[in-house]
Amino acid sequence: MPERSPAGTRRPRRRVATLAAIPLLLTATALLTGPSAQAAPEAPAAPAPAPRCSAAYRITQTLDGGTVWRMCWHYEGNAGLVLDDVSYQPKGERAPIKVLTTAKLAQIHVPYDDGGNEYDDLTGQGFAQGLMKLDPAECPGGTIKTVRVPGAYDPAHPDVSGLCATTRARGHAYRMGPYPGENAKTYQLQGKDLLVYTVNKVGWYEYISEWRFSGDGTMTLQVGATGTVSPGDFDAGDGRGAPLGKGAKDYATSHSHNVFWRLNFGLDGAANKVEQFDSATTIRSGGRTPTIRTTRTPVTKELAGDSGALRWWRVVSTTGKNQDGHPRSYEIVPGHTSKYTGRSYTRHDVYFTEYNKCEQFASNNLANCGAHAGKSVDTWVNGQPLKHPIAWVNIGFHHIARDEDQEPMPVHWQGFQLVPRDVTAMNPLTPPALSGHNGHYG
Ligand SMILES: [Cu+2]
Repeated sequence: MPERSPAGTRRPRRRVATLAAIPLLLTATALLTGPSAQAAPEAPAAPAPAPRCSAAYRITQTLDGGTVWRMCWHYEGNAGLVLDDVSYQPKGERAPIKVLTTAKLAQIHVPYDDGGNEYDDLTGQGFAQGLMKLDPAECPGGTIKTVRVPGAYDPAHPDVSGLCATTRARGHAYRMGPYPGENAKTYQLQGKDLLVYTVNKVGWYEYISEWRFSGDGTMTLQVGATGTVSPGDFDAGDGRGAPLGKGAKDYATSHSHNVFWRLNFGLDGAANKVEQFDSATTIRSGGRTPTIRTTRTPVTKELAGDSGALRWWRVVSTTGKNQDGHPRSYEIVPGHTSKYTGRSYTRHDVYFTEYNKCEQFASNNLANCGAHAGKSVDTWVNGQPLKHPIAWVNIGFHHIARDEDQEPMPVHWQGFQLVPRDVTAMNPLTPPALSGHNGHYG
């Protein structure tokens, strides 16, 4: 077995016994150590309203076409990084458009295929305490912020230079050009994104939690897993692993990483509603092209939703409209997911629950929500009307290890996007020459 001793410079791979108790104490105090408890906000730069955090907890970035993203951050003892008051202000908008009140990871659930180990990395395995110090080279062109880690492993050194805010090339934001021989201009833009991330070590894994913000209002939320496959989870005996190393002797046990995000939308700073879209295909006789009809269904009560090839959801502002008179919304666009059906809370792709302060983690929720309340998101879907919807997004990755996972393991990503839908009347990056191309202009 290639197992290395977890002693010495490496932390023991799991510290269940010691850590399980610590975060319980932190759920309440984490809020108190957040930015609201810090120094008074600085004078804001017009026209943005005063942020509810001091400069050290503020991230502001101007991107392509003059788009500005603004947010506050704080760090909690279980969730790790939390982004607050996330707003988007494309050129031409007089004020920032608030998008998210709070956004954070809500669990990384890791069950092994052999039915042995099963971890809740956020609320059971010290994800937040595993915040890694970043080398400046890991945050090129950016700023590494100092994070005070509640319940730090080393109480004498709770401050970790572990939050990177930088920009990264996006590639084409758009392209539009003529056919060969036509005399017309080619419009193209190489975009860049605001990238905010932390690296959190849990056992043998390191999770890179990325939050990308693009000039056109798109957000990309993803978690990348790297580090190394757990040397303690090699099992040659039961056929539930993949052979690593020479021949067929050492089998790394297959397992899942089920990542949940919790999104407290605050589009336009007011109550939001949820809509589901389904498209149905009709096959027609005679080889004619099939037709598709799309229906929109208001989601008025709590929902455990299953994605489909032609199903999606959006969160809609009840007050704000763009300059075309269309209500502003953000669409949830899941990336690839390997849905883990083994637990009730991983059985659905998206959950919408009515806001309840004690409901913070998709599984192994630590707060006491009452005597008969469940500990996972599925149990909170019980028919309440949605007045203040919280969106929970579940993206799974079934990890069947491969030889290339040694070593270090290449980063494997899972995540989703939040895509603006009618937030602005046109592409906010439209070049001036095309500004009249709104609707049927030809
Ligand atoms: Cu894995």
